[in-house]
Amino acid sequence: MKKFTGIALLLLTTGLNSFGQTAPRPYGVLPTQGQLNWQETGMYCIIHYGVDTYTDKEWGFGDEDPKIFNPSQFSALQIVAAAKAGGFKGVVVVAKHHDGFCIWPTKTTEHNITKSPYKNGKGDMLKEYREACDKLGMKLGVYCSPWDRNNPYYSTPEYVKIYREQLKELYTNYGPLFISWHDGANGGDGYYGGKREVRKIDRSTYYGWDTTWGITRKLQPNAVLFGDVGPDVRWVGNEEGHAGETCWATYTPHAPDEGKVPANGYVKDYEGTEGTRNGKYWMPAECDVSLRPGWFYHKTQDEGVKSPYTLLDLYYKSVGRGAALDLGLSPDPRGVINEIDVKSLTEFGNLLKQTFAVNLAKGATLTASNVRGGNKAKFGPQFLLDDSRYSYWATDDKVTTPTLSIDLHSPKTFNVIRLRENIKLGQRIEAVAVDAYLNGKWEQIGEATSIGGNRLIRLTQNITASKLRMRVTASPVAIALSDFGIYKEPVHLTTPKISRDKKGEISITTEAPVSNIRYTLDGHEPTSSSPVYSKPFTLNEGGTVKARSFEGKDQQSESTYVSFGYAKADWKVLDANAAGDEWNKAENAFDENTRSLYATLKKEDAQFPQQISVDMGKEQTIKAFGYLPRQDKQADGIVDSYVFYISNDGKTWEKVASGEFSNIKSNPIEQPVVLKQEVTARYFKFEAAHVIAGNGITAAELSVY
Ligand code: FUL
Repeated sequence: MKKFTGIALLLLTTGLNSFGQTAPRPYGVLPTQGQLNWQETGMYCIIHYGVDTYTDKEWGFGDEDPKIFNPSQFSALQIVAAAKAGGFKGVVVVAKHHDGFCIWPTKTTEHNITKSPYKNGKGDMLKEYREACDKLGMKLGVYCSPWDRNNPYYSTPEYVKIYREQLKELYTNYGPLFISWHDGANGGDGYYGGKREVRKIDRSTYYGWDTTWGITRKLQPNAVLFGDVGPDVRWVGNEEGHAGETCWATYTPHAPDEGKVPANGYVKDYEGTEGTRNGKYWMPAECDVSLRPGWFYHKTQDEGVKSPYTLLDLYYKSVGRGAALDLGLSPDPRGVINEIDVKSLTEFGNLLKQTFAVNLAKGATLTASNVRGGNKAKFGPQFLLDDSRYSYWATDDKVTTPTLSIDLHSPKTFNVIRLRENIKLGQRIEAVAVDAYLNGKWEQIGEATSIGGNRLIRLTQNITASKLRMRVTASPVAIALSDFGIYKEPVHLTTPKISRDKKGEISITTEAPVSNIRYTLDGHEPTSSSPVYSKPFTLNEGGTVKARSFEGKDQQSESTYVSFGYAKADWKVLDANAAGDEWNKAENAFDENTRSLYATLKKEDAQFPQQISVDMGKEQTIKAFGYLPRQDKQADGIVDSYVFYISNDGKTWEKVASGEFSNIKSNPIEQPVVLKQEVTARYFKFEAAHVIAGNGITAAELSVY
């Protein structure tokens, strides 16, 4: 009998396998239903609006008078609609920020909206957001800051009870919620009911996160929990909006101190950027970044609103790497999203729509090098082109690096490739490469690692081809790929940007891919017959680079140019007035980065002149020099009166120019100074005799021509 069962089982399993009936075994840890929903949501906005909007702060101290909270035209509908116009699927409302002011009528503290003039103390913004989301078909989530700088009980067990009560109110009255967002900023000074002191907590244990999360599970079972340590969605480790180039959905968080339990605000957060291959938990990343420089609205940052193409770039670096994009929106003091922000969001939304409207691979003939059990009906590559994230092409267990051939039947132009795995079976594929058949041969056009739920490869140039090939180059197990797509961003002919890096390499880039960029080095305007830019190049002796982007035969952008002095890769500081700190070191004056600053100590009794002298490494002919003042719109340390010296031994100096930079305050561009006559020298010294404000000098870049 025993023997019989064994044989029957053997027959059964081999039979099933040979007919290709069995799905591949799941690999590693797997997502929950809530995490699958979150993955499909992909992008949402986080709304910071509270007392800080009226005090112009990023972190309120906790002593703000609720009377200042008095919007003239608050509209949750306008705010949620702005997010929707950007293509976002939901909003996370900051119900309470670190200042402790609650924008719903909570029973847990007096420091709330009922004490404000808004709707004569009868307002409830969470309710308004709920209604707006329902009306517009958007999801709602909440952020209730664990740190509370107003609450007198903060740092005692009593406060943790209050915090949990606040969550309960939010979960009970405003659901269904798709996310509960828990931030990691914690502890420190605050108002704390008038004590105005520093309060310390043990970040590892104080909040008792396990218990708190239990409340979410019970009252909002479909919501995911976000935090530095998830447990459902992890922080990516930066507030710049990008995940790692390789980004795993699995993660094992570590505490900064060996042997301790990690918690929100107490984790090696930089590890969140890439996650952990074969990590302990399914805990994909969320990339939070604000549309403006700050999370709250500040009038002075109106010019800093990210452009639609910057947002698109962040989309590729977050959503395109399997993470989510959580974009910060900051209603202005009126209580609405500012027109400038709405414009950018709407244009970004349109860009996304236009790009992903059509999968240009639809209708292609797909041929797979292997199909699981030969069962095409069940595991064939045709599933790559349907709209399901979970129907999939699978291979036999022993086939881990298959190839897919894609015959598009006619030439298609595209610049984005999309791949998705059926993550219900785990994150399996480690690396792929994509080739195009160009000019009679296969050429690799793109590659990617850690495929997962969504992987976008954005090519730097448009590709036109009718045959493609996708090769899985690394996977520990059989693959289960659900999607293959190619897309084309709308034509966006912007003027190229020309820059030189620290090593002296010149790059020419555009915000969006174009057919080609052409350039000249002889001062002539680039035309359709000028050389095509293909990779960074060096220009040791300096010169003028002019460039223009081209699309097809007739479309071309404006041209642009940059004049470079001698390459600075070998330059060294000989002597300089001391920099204020390590961020402002003298080397920043020639690192080819216009945003880094050399700045001297801001001593009250600072004396002028102040100087920086540089060893260029070898003798150079000098016709001119240039001083680029700081580019961050600040005035401190901008030099308006200078002396320029040269030397051949670094000891004896000859003054070869002096004067003033007349209009530097209103127009802080590079100030070129042509010497009366050409000189030869290895060393130069730039001396500031006077600055327009402050006590030290600042310089973004110094150049020699
Ligand atoms: C951070 C907070 O400290 C910021 O103020 C902001 O709320 C951001 C989204 O999270 O941790």
